[in-house]
Amino acid sequence: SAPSLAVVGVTGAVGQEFLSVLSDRDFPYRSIKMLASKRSAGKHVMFQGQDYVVQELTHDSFQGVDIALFSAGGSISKEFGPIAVRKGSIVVDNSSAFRMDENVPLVIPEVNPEEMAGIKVGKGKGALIANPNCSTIICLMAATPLHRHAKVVRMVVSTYQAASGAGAAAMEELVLQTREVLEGKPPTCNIFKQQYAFNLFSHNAPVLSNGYNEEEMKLVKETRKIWNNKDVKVTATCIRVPVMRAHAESVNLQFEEPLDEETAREILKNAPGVVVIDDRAANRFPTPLEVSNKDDVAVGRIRRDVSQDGDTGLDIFVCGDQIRKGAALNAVQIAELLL
Ligand code: 11C
Repeated sequence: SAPSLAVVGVTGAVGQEFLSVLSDRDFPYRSIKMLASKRSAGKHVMFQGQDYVVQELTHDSFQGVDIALFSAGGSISKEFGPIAVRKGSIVVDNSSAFRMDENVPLVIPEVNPEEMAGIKVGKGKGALIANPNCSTIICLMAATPLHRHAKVVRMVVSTYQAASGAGAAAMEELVLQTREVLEGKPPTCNIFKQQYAFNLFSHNAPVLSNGYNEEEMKLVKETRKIWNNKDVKVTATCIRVPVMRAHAESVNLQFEEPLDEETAREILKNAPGVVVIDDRAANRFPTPLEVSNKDDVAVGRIRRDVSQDGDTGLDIFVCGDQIRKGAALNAVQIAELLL
């Protein structure tokens, strides 16, 4: 029979997107529990034309739940993820809490579905599966098909990240600040502590002792884990830009084997979940706006890196919806593999 579901963090931006993606993909279910913190308990959410009351997340929430989709922050996942697993639920966790745990598969369904082989609903066994960080998912959706062909030895990523990565409150603050600045008022800076509208700044994640911020090191470490290759060299610079919900990334790739531009374009055109927008004559390339609310990641600016010998280097520009493929869609695709 169809699985019983729970959505943890259902009132958040990703939680709400879980519901739209489940609905869009006609995900089978026999029941669904809407869970959130005490603060949000009692609120109402709509799902497939039905009204649900949000329940407070407690240690008893997971009785009889087959699949639990979590997006309520790392500390909630750390506390409640293992409880759900003990109750027999398979947890798909969108937080960073378990991503680097060697016993937890870190999965992009188009890239490494084999990592979760054997984890299935109906076996009576709980498990944890981690959803990678949004910037990693969007980058690897484009880089992996090329990597499979010519093996990436080094990758340099520069991101242009949307407000949605910092949650619904950051999206609201961007709108508010834009209005305030246009009206000549001082911008309200609650989320980022600096002006965001008409500006950009280094990603707000904490800066580590090596000078990289946590967001950048996620790209480094998660790529190595997902590609199961601890030798791949990755470096990143992550920037927050005043865009609502889709990330853009400039990705420079260095390959072991030659890969010419035309072959790369063909590979990307045939890659699942990827569309190519690469019209040089019209200067038309991917934008965050046109991938917003879309499932596919868009790739363009596909060109030989003139700083590298022969055909061993490529530059590409990638855009993907942060809330959808960067979070909710990827998690629901993982859940589909569990059935
Ligand atoms: C951002 N990637 O765009 C972040 C948000 O590890 O899941 C999500 C952080 C994470 O700001």
